[in-house]
Parts: sequence; structure tokens; C-alpha cells
Amino acid sequence: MTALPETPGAAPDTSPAAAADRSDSGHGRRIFAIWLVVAVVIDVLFVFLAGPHLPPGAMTQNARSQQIDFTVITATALPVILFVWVYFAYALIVWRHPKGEPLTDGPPLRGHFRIQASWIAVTTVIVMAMFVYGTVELIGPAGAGGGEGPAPIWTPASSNVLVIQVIGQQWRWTYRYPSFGGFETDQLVIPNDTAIAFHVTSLDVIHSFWAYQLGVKSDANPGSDNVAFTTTGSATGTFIVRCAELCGIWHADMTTSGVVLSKSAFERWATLTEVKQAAATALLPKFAWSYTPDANGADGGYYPDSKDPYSSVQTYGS
Ligand SMILES: [Cu+2]
Repeated sequence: MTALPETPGAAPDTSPAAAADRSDSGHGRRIFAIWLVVAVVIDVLFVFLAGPHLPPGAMTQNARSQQIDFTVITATALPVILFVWVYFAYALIVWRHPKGEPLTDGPPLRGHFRIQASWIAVTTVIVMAMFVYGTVELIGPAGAGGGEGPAPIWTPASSNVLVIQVIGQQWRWTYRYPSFGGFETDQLVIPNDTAIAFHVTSLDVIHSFWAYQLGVKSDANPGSDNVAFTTTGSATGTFIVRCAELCGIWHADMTTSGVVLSKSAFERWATLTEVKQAAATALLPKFAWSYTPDANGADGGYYPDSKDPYSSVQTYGS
């Protein structure tokens, strides 16, 4: 039996029912306990079952580094969304209106400063931590980023770096191998267990060289030499190459594949191609870090006048 408040409406309702409505701590503790179990189980399953299969795979050092970063960031974010889902599920089950009972208004909604402040503080700390972690990983040596840029922020530790030039043009990729006479081919072949420096440029508009499984993505801009490093692992196999910058009507068709071979198979392929391509290489301009595109047969063009080694389909502006 509770006494009536002296001034109705001003004093708080101290009835046992109202007190039970207000004491959320039992629910809070239960929700927290359920969430903790669900979050730990799902996080562990995610890291060990899904982690090794996350894109872009582990074909190169920086692809593997990106895979680890995706795993860490997702494992950090998962408990947050799981908390929201657990809360919704708990509310739907526990606070469901019992069937058959007359509809009554629930207790009034109240703010809770500590819960609101903790939610904002905790999620802010998590987001900022992911931001710092992601940035450090992106710019760190041999990290998720390839040190990309005309002036790379880091260079591979290996003193033996294979240079491959990537040339984008509407709408295909070609590659030049300066350490093998500078031949040009539309096949991207690279050796395993090797540090590689992709020097990416363009002959016309802006493209973006995206070798998916290598974890390499680098802008291909005319007149610019953009460098991206990667170090292949022991695995051999194919990878996808796409253009990741809208570069005209056949942009979507600028897709091809490359292959990682064993070092000896690569050496055989490169030396053989150097010989086979010798006649075509003689027609090419000297190897350079970027080229002046030949739009109208002007001097200094990528191909000498009337000596385009490709079909007329790929000649433009003439
Ligand atoms: Cu393109």
C-alpha cells in the first residue's frame, strides 16, 4: 500500500508497478549477457571461417594485408551491429504485447544520459580507431596500400624489383617489360615470389589499373608515371585486370586477366616473347616512363606515322 502523493502530477509515481517499469537494469544485464555470447561466437566464426576467404585474397603481400585489414575492421564493427540486432530481437520477444490482453499504453519513454553518452563515446572511439588503423595500414611499408604515386611513400625492401610498365588506352591494357628489351604485349605475366614495381601510365584519357587479386589499384593518367609495388607470394594462377575509371564508351570492356607463373616459367616466357616481338618492338618508341599520344600523326607520337602495329580499330583521331 502506497500513500498518494501530496501534489498529484508533480511527485514521481512510487507504486511497485511503476518501479518495475523503471528498473531496466535486469533487462539491460540480460541483453548485455546475450550480446556478449553472440558477439564472441560470431566474431570468432567470422575471423576463422570467413577471414581467409575475404577479398582480394592472398596472392600478394599487399592483397594479404588488405585481407587482414578487412577482417580486423569487420570483426571490430560486427559487435556493434550485433548489439542492435540482439536488442531488437529481445524487445520483440520480451516486450511483445500479450495476445488477448487489452491494448494499453506502455510506460512513457525516458532519456538515459549514461546510456546515450556511452553509446556515442564507444562508437566514436571504434570509428576513430578503425580510421587510424586503416590509414596506418594503407601508408605503411608493405601494407595494404602499394605505396602508390608518382613519388611512392615507400619502396620494397628487396633490391631485386621487376619493373613492368602498364599502359592504358581506350580501351585496352598493354604492358612493357624494360628489363627484356622493352617489348610490349597485351598479356600481363608476372613471376611468383618477386617484388614488382608497376609503372602505370596512359596514352589518352584517365584510366585506373586494377589487378584485383594482386590488391593493386593505381590511376593511369596521361603524361604521368604512377608507381605501385606488390610482392607476389608462392602461389601461381590467374588474376583479373579491370579498368576502374570511367574512360569512355567501352570502359566496361577494358577487362582482361593476368597470370602469375613460377620464376623459371616467367623467365622462359619473357625471353621468348622478347625474341618473338623483336620486329614489333623496333617500331615502338624507346621505352620511357610516359608517352606523348599520337593523335594525328604528329611527331613524338607513341607509334611512328603509318606504322601502327595494331589494327585500324585501335587507331583514333586520324
Ligand atoms: Cu579505362
